[in-house]
Amino acid sequence: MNVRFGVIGTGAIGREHIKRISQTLAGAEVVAVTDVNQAAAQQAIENFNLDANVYPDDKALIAAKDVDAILVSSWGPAHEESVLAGIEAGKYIFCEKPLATTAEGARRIVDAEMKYGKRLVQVGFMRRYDHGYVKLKEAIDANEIGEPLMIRCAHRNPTVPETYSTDMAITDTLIHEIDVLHWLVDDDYASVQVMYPRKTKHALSHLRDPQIVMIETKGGISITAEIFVNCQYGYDIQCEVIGEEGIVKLPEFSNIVTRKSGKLSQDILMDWKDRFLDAYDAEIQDFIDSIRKNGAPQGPTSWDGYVASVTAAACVKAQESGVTEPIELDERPAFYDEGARKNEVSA
Ligand code: NAI
Ligand code: ISE
Repeated sequence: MNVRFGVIGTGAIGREHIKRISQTLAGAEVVAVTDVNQAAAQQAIENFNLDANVYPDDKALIAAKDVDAILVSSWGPAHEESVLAGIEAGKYIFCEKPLATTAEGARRIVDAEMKYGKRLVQVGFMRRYDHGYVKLKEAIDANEIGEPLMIRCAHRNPTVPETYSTDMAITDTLIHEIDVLHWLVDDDYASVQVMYPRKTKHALSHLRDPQIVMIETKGGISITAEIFVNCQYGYDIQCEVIGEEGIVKLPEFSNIVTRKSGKLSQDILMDWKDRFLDAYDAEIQDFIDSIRKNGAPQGPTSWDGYVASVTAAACVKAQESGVTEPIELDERPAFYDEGARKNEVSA
């Protein structure tokens, strides 16, 4: 039977996900939508020709009997309330990042899910499904470059809206690196320091841009991550892992190479929506398939969302203090062990 989705938040990524569930992916349909802007919810139904109902708010949508799974794509500060209500109702939940905007909020979700007694939540950390990152992980796990010593990465957006603030470089943007890097090297974060290079003239007065975030893992790996959200030239994601025996690096996003007028050139993407298209498809298809097969999602967990929120909070503290700040996590509950995840059975 199809997994029947209710979508909370029909903004930019909510519409992208509605489109992929209803037009591209297998085994699911969208039967319900809601948005604080009700006209936007209605518009989504019309644009994608959905046989779906519009609900006045998240609570009404979650209570709907024909909704098996909720997809939370509202603004970050609204996520925690919807996810907690979803868990209480025993619905499956795909939540866009961040799981919650505070470490305490993410921990409340972890505790609620454990109390419910079964995995329900998957967080939208789609990079774990990106072909390039998957290949990096396979190479590292196969010991092809020996022990990883350093990671260098960059997260560049061409521009950001006026509402984008200095802390959002961490909570909205770096959060993807925060998630994918500890997964890549299977290590925990220990401390973080943030530096501000010379500011670009393209950033508004309230925004520090670019920023350099330096994270140390418990195993001693040094991570240097550049965030530059007014880089002008394109959407550019770079990641290089330097090991004892060699180096692995993310491939350039595949695009045709043009030879013309004495130049060799290749287009660069301008929008995050295009860069991770396949990964967005894969993460939600995996959510659907694992629910249908095992009765529980198997992708990034609430615990991963908690790790990201704690780390982001330490990074923001380091932005403000200018000194090295510790990253202190609670001990991971056995509920979130790999083995426990794989042994989920149908409800
Ligand atoms: P957006 O502003 O385009 O859309 C958010 C929508 O949620 C709006 O239509 C708003 O009216 C609605 N909304 C806000 N609070 C609500 C509530 N309590 N109940 C129902 N609807 C509510 O924002 P965008 O870019 O779509 O981002 C949404 C979420 O997705 C954010 O958490 C963002 O961080 C995440 N995101 C993830 C990306 C990824 O690469 N995984 C990329 C872009 C966004
Ligand atoms: C946006 O919310 C995303 O999640 C994109 O992946 C990221 O590149 C961008 O910086 C964020 O604003």
